[in-house]
Amino acid sequence: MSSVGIAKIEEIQERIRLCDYLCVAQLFLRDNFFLERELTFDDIKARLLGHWGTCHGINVAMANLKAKYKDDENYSFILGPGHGFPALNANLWLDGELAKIDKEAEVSLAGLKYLCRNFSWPDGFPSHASPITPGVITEGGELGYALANAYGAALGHPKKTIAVLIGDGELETATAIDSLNLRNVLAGGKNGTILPILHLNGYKISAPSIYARKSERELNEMIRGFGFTPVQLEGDDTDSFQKALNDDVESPFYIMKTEKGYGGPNRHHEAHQIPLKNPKTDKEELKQLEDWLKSYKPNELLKDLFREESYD
Ligand SMILES: Cc1ncc(C[n+]2csc(CCOP(=O)(O)OP(=O)(O)O)c2C)c(N)n1
Repeated sequence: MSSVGIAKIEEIQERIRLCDYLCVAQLFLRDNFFLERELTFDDIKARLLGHWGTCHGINVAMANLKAKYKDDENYSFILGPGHGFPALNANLWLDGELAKIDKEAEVSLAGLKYLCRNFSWPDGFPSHASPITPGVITEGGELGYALANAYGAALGHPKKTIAVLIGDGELETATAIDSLNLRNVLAGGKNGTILPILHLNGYKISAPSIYARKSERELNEMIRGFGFTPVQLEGDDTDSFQKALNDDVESPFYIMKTEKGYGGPNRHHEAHQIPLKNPKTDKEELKQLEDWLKSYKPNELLKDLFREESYD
């Protein structure tokens, strides 16, 4: 029996599936967003620009955390690898945050088309988190600051809980690894609670990350050395993910394992950016893309979400 109830587990998994679908649609599609007809070369964007590999893990983390903290106004989430922007954009759209800055990005079928068509598009949404993204205060493309920013945001706010997703490549930066020492200076008392989550998808761009090369024991010992309690999260086991989030652990440091590119046609080192290079000209790749999109059963998800609307 699940600790949070089967209905809630299903809700979390549906949200992940929908956000994964929205990531692929944003990256590839300029039309036919609901797959009402066979995909054609014309439906594919002329220039494919963005990152897929990390998106599933971001969606997993955001959906699980949202389920636990949705009623907590003192909860915030910080995303380290901002190149996983299709996932951030999908979540912001679904929560109605994008509509607050751009009415056309409303939570409706029309808004969904707008989201996907305008991702990584001239005068549309960017391909990476940028200052027009709600909640983003700076732009740089430089990995490493997420954990330090989380401690900064919690400074002097004891009620705050700040979850921060750190890429395993990101944790190789001097800034990120040294930010673990902030626990000694800023934990407890007058400051908020930090929930660091290492996104162990195994790869930094296309080579295995240093942390993926360590054994579980070696990684746990490193984390313990910084004063945290390591907690393993299997990204695709929602039930145990929720249980782990609900366990009372002193100074947790979550290690979330996912497979880079999970759900797509290529995994691991081939999945970091665009996993299908030529779906606009290659029939086989177009078919692979169509199968990939259909694997999320978008019509089922969208019918649940927008019962009264028609696809026209
Ligand atoms: C300081 C810095 N060094 C290098 C890069 C180039 N870079 C962009 S993405 C990336 C890999 C990031 O790996 P990870 O944090 O594990 O992200 P994910 O695998 O989840 O995409 C690198 C090295 C950068 N953006 N910033």
